[in-house]
Amino acid sequence: MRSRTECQPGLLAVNDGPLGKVNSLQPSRPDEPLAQLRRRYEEDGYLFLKGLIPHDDVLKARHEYFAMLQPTGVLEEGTRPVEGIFNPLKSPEDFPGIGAGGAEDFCRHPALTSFIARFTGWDSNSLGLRRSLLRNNIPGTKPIGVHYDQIFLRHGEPTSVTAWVPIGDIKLIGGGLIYLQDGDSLGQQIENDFTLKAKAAGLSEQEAKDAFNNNMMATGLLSEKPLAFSQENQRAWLVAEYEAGDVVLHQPHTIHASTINNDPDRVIRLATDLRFVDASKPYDTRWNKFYEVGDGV
Ligand SMILES: O=C(O)CCC(=O)C(=O)O
Ligand SMILES: [Fe+2]
Repeated sequence: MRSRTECQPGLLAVNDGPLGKVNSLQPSRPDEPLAQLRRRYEEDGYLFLKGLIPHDDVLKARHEYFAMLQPTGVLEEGTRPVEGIFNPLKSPEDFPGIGAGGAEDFCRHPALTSFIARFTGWDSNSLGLRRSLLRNNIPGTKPIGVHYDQIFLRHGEPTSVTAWVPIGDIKLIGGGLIYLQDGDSLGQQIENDFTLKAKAAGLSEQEAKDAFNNNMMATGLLSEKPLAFSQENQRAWLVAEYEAGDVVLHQPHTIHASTINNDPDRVIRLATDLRFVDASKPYDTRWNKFYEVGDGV
């Protein structure tokens, strides 16, 4: 079902090894002036909002998800579903890493949707796309590699906002998302360089877009090796410990990846990533369907 990686409990690591020098993701408070928050989002490519969603509502969603999965035996005997402790007697390969549904109400939580509507200024045109994924990263499974989201939302303008929502606390070594320092400008540069080259080779705008996809790794990733990628580009990864209720917003070209879940308590990392668009403008409508396995998007 999914590939395994080396699990080294206690270590902050990515697919190609332990992370050396890292910097911290800078937190913001949702009640800071909007102009300030917007400036930060523009400059940094991300906005790390502490405590945007009420803690208890997040834990309720976590409980419901794991209570639903409990009959599969994924949870350690005698632990509570909300804890999400992986059963040491099971093999991670036996469980799919992503799933859809089960948390639809949670994904439309008014604390999140109303903040996005105000933050973007899209107000009633702010639309949360239906395609949402729940990603449960069992300790020692392979996390997603280096990418930016516009690669997957290519049929629309690069104006969407991604909200990455941890569903539960995630320790620093527990498999959270990491962001490349100044990764938004690098992502734009990678995209522009490629488009220029494609046009110079005589491709139309549309052909250039398609060629870009073909040129990516088959997975749509920039790299499977976050450590090597940061060294090559001389930019540090920004890391954080996440608490239930935190949300990170990021730009379409912001470069990010996930770390290996090395939680020594075998806590399963659960998170969802949601996309918001201005429905009054063209957007990638493929994403407004509910996710189906193998739907090709
Ligand atoms: O949750 C993950 O591991 C990946 C999330 C992601 O890539 C995103 O939110 O855009
Ligand atoms: Fe992403």
